[in-house]
Amino acid sequence: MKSSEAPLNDTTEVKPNIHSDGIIQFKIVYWGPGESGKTTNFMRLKEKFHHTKLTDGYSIETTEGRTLWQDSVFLSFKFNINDKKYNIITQIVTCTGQERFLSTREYVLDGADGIIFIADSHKDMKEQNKRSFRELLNFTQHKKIPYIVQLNKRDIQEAIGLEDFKNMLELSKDEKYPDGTYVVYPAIALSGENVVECFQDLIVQIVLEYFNL
Ligand SMILES: Nc1nc2c(ncn2[C@@H]2O[C@H](COP(=O)(O)OP(=O)(O)OP(=O)(O)O)[C@@H](O)[C@H]2O)c(=O)[nH]1
Ligand SMILES: [Mg+2]
Repeated sequence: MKSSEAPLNDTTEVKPNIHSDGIIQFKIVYWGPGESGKTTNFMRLKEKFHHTKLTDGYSIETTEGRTLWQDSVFLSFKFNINDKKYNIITQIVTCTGQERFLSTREYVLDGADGIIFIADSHKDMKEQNKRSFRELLNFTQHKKIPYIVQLNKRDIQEAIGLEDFKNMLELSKDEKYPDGTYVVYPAIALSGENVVECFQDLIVQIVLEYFNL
């Protein structure tokens, strides 16, 4: 996980809602270029956390299966921190990756507490990966929002090498950040590989940030 380096101030800080009864609300956004696998991550998560779903969720897509507006679902998790019980309600949304819908992406990102960037391993997706990552950094540069980078579609032939990918996005050459999270999470969303790990590591980062732990 790495978050924007910009200092916090009153106008830009994004904090999840906490109610007096220990309910905290988070919003997690899946971001990335068109057809990189955001909706596929979303579907795998919905399957995995079927028992914690608060809503059935919805997907608004074109007839070709491209996300037109967003996918959205609410999940609920219970956890203890400092001997106090909390109930985390997490809204998971995916942005559309289609270039022409930039303004809707900005809207979907609004109020995000954490972001998972889904990059595409196809070598011919280099420019799209770069552009989408730059867009994400632009939107988040004045906010301290944790994010995780997932390199999806590791099953395809001729996939970009991990080192090349890190260089391309100017990410750390290390395997992990000092906090133990991976600089890049290789994944195969189609089979669910590393989908839940990305999600859980981001939740932990959001909680640590929120409680200043
Ligand atoms: N080979 C392979 N294909 C994948 C993987 N993940 C997703 N796909 C395929 O990539 C295509 C696009 O996946 P989506 O999940 O719809 O992508 P998206 O990022 O939501 O796309 P938009 O909403 O249009 O931006 C589909 O055909 C998926 O089956 C993967 O891990 N490996
Ligand atoms: Mg989609």
